[in-house]
Amino acid sequence: MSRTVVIAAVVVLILVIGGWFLMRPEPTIAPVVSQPTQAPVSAQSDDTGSPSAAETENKNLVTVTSVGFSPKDITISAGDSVAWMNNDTVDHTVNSAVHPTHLVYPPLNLGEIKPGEKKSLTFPKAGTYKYHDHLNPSLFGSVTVR
Ligand SMILES: [Cu+2]
Repeated sequence: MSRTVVIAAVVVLILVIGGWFLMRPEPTIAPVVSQPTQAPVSAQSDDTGSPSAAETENKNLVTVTSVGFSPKDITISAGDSVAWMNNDTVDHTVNSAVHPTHLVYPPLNLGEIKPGEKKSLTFPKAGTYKYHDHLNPSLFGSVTVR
C-alpha cells in the first residue's frame, strides 16, 4: 500500500517538475521574439520642416535622370534649401566636387538617391557649390547661393 503511495507521489512530483520546466522558458523567449517587429520603422520624409521650409524645398527642386540634373545650375538665397529628386529608374548620387575625393564642400555629399527618393540640403552661406553624380561623373551641376 505505502509503496503505491510513494510511486504515485514520485509520478506527481515528476509531472510537476516537468511541467514547470516546460512552462518556464516561454516567458523568457516571448519578449525576444516580439521585439524585431517594431524595428523596421524608417522615418524617411517626416522632416520636422515648417511649411515655409517645405515651400522653399519644392521651389528649389532639381530632378536627376539619365541625361543629368535639371536645372543644371540653380541660384538660391542664403538659408534656402535645394532638394534633389531622382526621377530615373536607377540610383544616382549627389556628391561635392571634386570627383573622386568630394572634399570641396563635404555637406554636399548627400550620397545615393534611390529612384523616387528626394534628398535636400540647406545652404547657409553665399558661394558657388559644384556637385556631380558619383555613379555617372559626367552628370554635374552647381548651386549658386547669393
Ligand atoms: Cu565622385
